[in-house]
Amino acid sequence: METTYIMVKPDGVQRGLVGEIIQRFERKGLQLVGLKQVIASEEIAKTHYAVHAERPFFPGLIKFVTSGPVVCMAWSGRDAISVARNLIGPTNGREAAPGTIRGDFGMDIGYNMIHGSDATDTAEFELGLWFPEGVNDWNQDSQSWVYE
Ligand code: DAT
Ligand code: MG
Repeated sequence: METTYIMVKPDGVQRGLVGEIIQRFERKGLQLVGLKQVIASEEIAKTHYAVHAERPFFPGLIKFVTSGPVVCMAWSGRDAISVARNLIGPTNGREAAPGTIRGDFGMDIGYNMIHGSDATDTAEFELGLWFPEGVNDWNQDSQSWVYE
C-alpha cells in the first residue's frame, strides 16, 4: 500500500472542480486519508516546488499556487502514486488524453488544476510538508455502514 499527496490548485478550486476531482479518486477505489483547504504560504510553496527553483516558470508558479486556496489530500491504495498520476494525466492539458482530469478539464500547462506526487520519495516528502499532523489510519468497509 502507498499513500500519495494530491492537491487541487487554486484554478481547480476557483473553477468549482473540487468535488469532481474527489469523486474520480473515490470511484477509482483509492482511500481518502487526509483532506483540508489551505492558503499556501510562499515558504511552503517554494519548498514543495524546490525541484523547479531554477526553471523560468518558477516565480509565476509560486505566485499562482499561493494566490488562493488549495485543497490538500492524501489518498492510499496499491500503487496509489502511479494510479493517481494516471488519473491526472500529463502536465499540459491540451495534450492530455480525454478521460484524465487534465485531459477533460485543462487547456493550459500552468493552470492544470491538480498536483500529484511522482515517486515514493516525493510522496513522503510532500505528505510530511502539507500534513505535518499526519494522515488518518482507518479501515474502509462500506457494506458494514449500510445498516446501523
Ligand atoms: P506535473 O505537475 O505534471 O508533475 P512538473 O512537476 O513538471 O509537472 O511541473 C510542476 C508544475 O509546474 C506543473 O504542474 C505546471 C508548472 N509547469 C511545468 N512546466 C511548465 C512550463 N513549461 N511552463 C509553465 N508552467 C509549467
Ligand atoms: Mg511534478
